[in-house]
Amino acid sequence: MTWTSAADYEDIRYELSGDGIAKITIDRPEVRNAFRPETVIELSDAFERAREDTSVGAIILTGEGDKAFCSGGDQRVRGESGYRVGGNAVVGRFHVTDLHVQIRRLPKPVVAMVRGFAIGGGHVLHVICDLTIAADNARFGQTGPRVGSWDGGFGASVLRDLVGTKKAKEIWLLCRQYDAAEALEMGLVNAVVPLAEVEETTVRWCREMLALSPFALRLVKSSFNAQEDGYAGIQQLAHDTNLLLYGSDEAREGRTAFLEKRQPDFSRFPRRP
Ligand code: 2NE
Repeated sequence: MTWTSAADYEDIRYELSGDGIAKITIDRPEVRNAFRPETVIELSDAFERAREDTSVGAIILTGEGDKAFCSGGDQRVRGESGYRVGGNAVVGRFHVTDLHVQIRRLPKPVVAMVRGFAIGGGHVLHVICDLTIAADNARFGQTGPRVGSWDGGFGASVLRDLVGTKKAKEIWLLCRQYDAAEALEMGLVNAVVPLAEVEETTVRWCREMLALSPFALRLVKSSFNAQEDGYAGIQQLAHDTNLLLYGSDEAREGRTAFLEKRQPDFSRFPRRP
């Protein structure tokens, strides 16, 4: 598979397949692809780039190398009140909060391609992605309580949706690691394949989706969010369907009548049963 670099970043790579797939790679293998604030800021920029690029229909999120997808927040820049930009800001924060929402709101499928460890905040990242393809060397787990942290957001709620309440509590309360076969068994991932085949498989799954209706895929994703995210999810699904309404003659009549300063005439539009 040949990828073409399409933007310059320090902590990540942004590459295009040329046939509709964007690949975003966390490129910090020396720390098992842990993310610092700058990494998250770049990831956010790359996801926005992929969203705005109308030639992109599916996005792969992965980590550099075979050892890790991502090991979560970089503990070396974790300060007294959050993660510090440049490692030295007085007031820290959780940049990753907004990234989670962004990935879920992104109206294109995001596929986690996991080689090696998906641990801590890195595990939450794959949970948030729409699909996960795991290499057979993948290992999954939360470490929060071991390092004085936790994620009660999507890292708990969506995880519970995936594996059930008892299992989700086990994952968080015991901080164990699970291998790829166990992850498949509990519904945490979609497929497990040999390490050497993980990219080929992930690309194949993406291409299958690229052959489908992009707007239908968008609505599928926002329909799941509508149930899981309450008012915010319903708002997203509603605005997506409003985009469809805008494309209709019926909605155009309303807009055109306003601009022409006349009463709209909706009489030719059926009142559908
Ligand atoms: C990932 C894991 C299991 C890998 O183990 P192993 O044995 O393959 O590698 P090793 O030797 O532990 O790590 C290699 C190098 O990467 C650094 C290590 O310190 C080590 O550095 P050197 O000794 O070579 O200098 N490294 C690994 N993970 C790092 C990290 N997250 N931050 C900074 N440096 C890291 C093993 O390394 C591991 O368990 N890592 C820690 C996982 C972890 O606890 N992550 C943070 C969870 S909290 C979180 O992510 C979070 C949250 O809970 C809420 C909001 C936002 C974030």
